[in-house]
Amino acid sequence: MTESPRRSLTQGDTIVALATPPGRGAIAVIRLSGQDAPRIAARHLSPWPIEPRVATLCEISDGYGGRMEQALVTWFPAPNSYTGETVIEISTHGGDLTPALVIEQLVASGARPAEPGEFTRRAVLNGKMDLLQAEAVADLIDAPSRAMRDAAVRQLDGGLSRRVLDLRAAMLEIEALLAYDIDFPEEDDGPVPRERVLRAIDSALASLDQLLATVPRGELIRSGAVVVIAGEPNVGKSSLFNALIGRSRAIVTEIPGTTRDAIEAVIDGDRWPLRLVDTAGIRDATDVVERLGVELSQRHIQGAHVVLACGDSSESIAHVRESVSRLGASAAVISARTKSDLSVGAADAGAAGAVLVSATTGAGLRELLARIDGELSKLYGAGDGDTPVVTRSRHRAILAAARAELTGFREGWLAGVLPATVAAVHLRSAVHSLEELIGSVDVEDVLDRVFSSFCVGK
Ligand SMILES: Nc1nc2c(ncn2[C@@H]2O[C@H](COP(=O)(O)OP(=O)(O)OP(=O)(O)O)[C@@H](O)[C@H]2O)c(=O)[nH]1
Ligand SMILES: [Mg+2]
Repeated sequence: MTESPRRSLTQGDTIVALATPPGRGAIAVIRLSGQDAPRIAARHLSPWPIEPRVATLCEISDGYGGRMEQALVTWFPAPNSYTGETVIEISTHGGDLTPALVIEQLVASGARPAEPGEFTRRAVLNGKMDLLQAEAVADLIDAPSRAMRDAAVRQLDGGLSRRVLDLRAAMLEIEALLAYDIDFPEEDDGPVPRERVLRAIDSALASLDQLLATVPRGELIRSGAVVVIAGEPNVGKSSLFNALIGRSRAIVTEIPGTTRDAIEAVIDGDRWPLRLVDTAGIRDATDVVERLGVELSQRHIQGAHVVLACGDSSESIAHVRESVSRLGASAAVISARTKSDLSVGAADAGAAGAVLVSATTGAGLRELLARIDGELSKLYGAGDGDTPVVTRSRHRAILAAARAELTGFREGWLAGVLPATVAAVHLRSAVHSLEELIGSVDVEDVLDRVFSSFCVGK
């Protein structure tokens, strides 16, 4: 792997924050980081110093001999800590009061309450992790699904960073070739075969394209695939919705036209988060509220990734499929033959490859989820486990900018119209973009934006 450009280690003022969620709990972890941490610890902890990186039971005092609490304390001397600074982690009893009182004492002795994401920000500034990994920390904490968590873990592990660093290294090599060309302009063909530069550019473009190709998948992993349950009234859409999410969320009655509004719930599919939407049954409604509901269903169908065309007979499935195709929806359509626990006629059983499902018995639900997964994988790729997935719009925008610069360079180079010096400007911009992506340049600005959404204590 190519080495990330490291910064020299700095120790900032000393910050403190609760690293665990506030409120009722067995323990609360307080984090202290910065150059003054040992001095503050010496004032409040006994014994102190303790053995580095070994959890040690300490008394915490108010600094005047008043005993406050017993806590398990771990000392990470710089630079071997999360932030790269001296870090002290104090595990107190949980609850609202105890950790707050301890933090109050540490602040009285000179620590400052940390800003959101400030610990991770320091980790980036000290070269403990790059910006892509820091974003992965936030994504990991916020991950609403296994798919998002897996992508974040891979990114935290440096998967995306390695790709970006390799790309940057490849571009630096092309730059070096160009520099050679610039230094010997009088040579007819130049000492560097143009073919060689072209090959190098094409290979860099191919790597960029491979990453950019994961953008639709990444978006789906982050936002979830919209799966709309559609069908005629009373075919069992809301019952299927409830069965899939595992609780009674949507109202079910035997009266056709029960569901009026669209109801959404997210479930963790095998490979994707699924945003299931239960909709009003499609028919020519006379009732004004129902008609609005039907229009809403139609809009949802048009925006869906997958439509479950539900029906309790092959005719009703055919009807809904027809309505979906009339709406010009681009979604994958899966037929679901509902109420399979009631008698299914021989003709119905095979209804255009429909999945037989019963909300009452739960039969066919797993198969239906597998079909949804299959359709999405067909459209968005199943992921090879090797190529990291681009899940953030910041990454997409920067990779696209780098690609545009490389393409500009390639065209000029191919036409032979660009002097090598001008071509080199495109290349420099592309390199700069990648450095911005990983956080080795323009870092303060980007950090402000990235860490504004972090939680305090991370
Ligand atoms: N036996 C059986 N009955 C079902 C099943 N699913 C739904 N039903 C019944 O069918 C009726 C309609 O169910 P809903 O889930 O409300 O149907 P819907 O498609 O949402 O209806 P609308 O919201 O009116 O469009 C209810 O009486 C349910 O109990 C099933 O799998 N088996
Ligand atoms: Mg309903």
